[in-house]
Amino acid sequence: MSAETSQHSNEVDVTIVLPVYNESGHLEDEISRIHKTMGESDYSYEIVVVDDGSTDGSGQRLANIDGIRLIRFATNRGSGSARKYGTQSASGRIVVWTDVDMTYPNDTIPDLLDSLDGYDQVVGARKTEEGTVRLLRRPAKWLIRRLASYLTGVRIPDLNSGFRAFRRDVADQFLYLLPRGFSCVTTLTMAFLSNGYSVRYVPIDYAPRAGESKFHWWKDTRRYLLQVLRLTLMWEPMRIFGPPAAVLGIAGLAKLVYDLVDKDFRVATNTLVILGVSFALALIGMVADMLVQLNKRPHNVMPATIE
Ligand SMILES: Nc1nc2c(ncn2[C@@H]2O[C@H](COP(=O)(O)OP(=O)(O)O)[C@@H](O)[C@H]2O)c(=O)[nH]1
Ligand SMILES: [Mg+2]
Repeated sequence: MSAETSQHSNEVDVTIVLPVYNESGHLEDEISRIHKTMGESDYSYEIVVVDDGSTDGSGQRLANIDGIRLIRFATNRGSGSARKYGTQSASGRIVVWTDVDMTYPNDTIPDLLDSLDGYDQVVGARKTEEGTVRLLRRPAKWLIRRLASYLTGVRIPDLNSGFRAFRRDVADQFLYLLPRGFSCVTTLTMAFLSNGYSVRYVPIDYAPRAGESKFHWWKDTRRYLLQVLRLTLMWEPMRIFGPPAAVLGIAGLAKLVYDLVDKDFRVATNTLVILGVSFALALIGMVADMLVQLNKRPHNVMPATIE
């Protein structure tokens, strides 16, 4: 038999990627409940845990846990980076992302996997908003979610859920896009949707967190918004430049007609400014669109089919 050197040899059905940063209080509980539910299911699986520089002893504790594959980095980069490298090293045909903080219903991963059938990705949409600074988080998240829905043209009930399963071969095409921080989950959803892959949402419960959240409401929300805008610029720039160009164009033309009819052909400076800005925005949008077309990467993996 020839030596199989690919990192994807010995495929299992599912790789569960667990990013860990200072979760020592409940690590064992979370991992054992995943082993229990997966062991009782028909899926073959592996658990990949990625710890980058935990300072609370999580790394040492992980080293003593059997039945996981552990990847440890000496320095901290973020949960996105951890998920990316975990996924890159996965041997499963399907990859599951979840948190290690007792919030997501990890005992229902087999159900999540069942509902992936016929789709490229399935995301657990939380029915309630938990977490810190809820009053501020809620409107901010709503706004960003609406923006992302508009930009991808698909209704997105939960844009930053950390509980999801997806096809590894599809995701492999987009791993290079994943940012280091929290917005990696948003990025994966938008990458699938913007490139013609299907994402299904199933409602899930969300429990109170064990230990402390690493999400910084201001710093991470800002990055999150920026990432949604960035991805749109990368794939659908006209959705950003088009509407203001159209609105200003219509307003400028109306004003021009008014000037011509009512002001004896004396066209006001502001009319010209409005029309000029509209024209410039349209041009920038078109150039951006051309750059997108010229730089298209091949996405050859066929979307999921119904069996
Ligand atoms: N490896 C690694 N994991 C992280 C890092 N930051 C967060 N995580 C893990 O990513 C998951 C999600 O983080 P969490 O604090 O729960 O964010 P929240 O769900 O948005 O409140 C948890 O399992 C964390 O332990 C990090 O910098 N490195
Ligand atoms: Mg969490």
